[in-house]
Amino acid sequence: MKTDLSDEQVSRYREDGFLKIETFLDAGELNNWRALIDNAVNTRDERIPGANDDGRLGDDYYDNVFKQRVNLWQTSDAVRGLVLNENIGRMAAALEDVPAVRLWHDQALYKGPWANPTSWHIDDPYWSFYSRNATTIWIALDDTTMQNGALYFLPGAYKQATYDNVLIGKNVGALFDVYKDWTHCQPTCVEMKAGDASFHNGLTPHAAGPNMTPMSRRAFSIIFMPDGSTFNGQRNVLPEKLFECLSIGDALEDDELNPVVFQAKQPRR
Ligand SMILES: O=C(O)CCC(=O)C(=O)O
Ligand SMILES: [Fe+2]
Repeated sequence: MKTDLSDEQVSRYREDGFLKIETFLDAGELNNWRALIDNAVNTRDERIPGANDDGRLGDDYYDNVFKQRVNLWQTSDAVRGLVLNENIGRMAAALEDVPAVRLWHDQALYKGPWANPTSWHIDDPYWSFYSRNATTIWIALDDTTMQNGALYFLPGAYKQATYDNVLIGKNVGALFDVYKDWTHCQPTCVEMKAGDASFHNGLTPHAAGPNMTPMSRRAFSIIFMPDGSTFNGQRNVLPEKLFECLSIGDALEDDELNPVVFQAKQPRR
């Protein structure tokens, strides 16, 4: 696994709000990730464990944007071993310049044959905390191209993004009705080989094209939040029990649900 980051990669990420990492997984690792994640997806019916589904499962359109299975680490010990990887957490912390990161959630995003595009959106406004320093690693388990649903990003736009947003719905460009200043920005399409990955900041606007092929485009992502992030009142993927006892402003620091994945060593005194 290629988990070292050069200074140049860090500065590019901070400028653009996203970064591609070629051959993040080598061929053997890729085979292993594919097998373990496929197995976890195939044995999971619920979209999110604990069933705060917002009616998304069973929605004809959204079901055909991708097959989304959230928090596979909670239902598969094998996936848990992939997700709770300190070296990936260290990358997230370095890119975002934070001392420690917790897992927000993981998810498989499998765009099946002839899948709908993923409309332009921003991630962090959906989540249960607001932070300008959350980040997602998105790992391509298949080659991703303009034909089968590669990701698109708006370079630099995360710096202007607020928490205004749209749902991932049928209108691919609805986000641009909210952020009129971005209407003329040129997006970057990031095609990948299987095993490549990208990081994107939680406020980076992004999208993916439709899958115009008869094969699946499989991807797996892991979302990291800075340690110390606080509850903003939104349920998102929180289990009902925890949601009901949280107050706005409480730290999201349940080690069972949002474990620390990386923590920088404290400087010696
Ligand atoms: O895989 C996709 O189509 C979209 C990915 C995405 O929105 C994300 O990882 O935040
Ligand atoms: Fe997203």
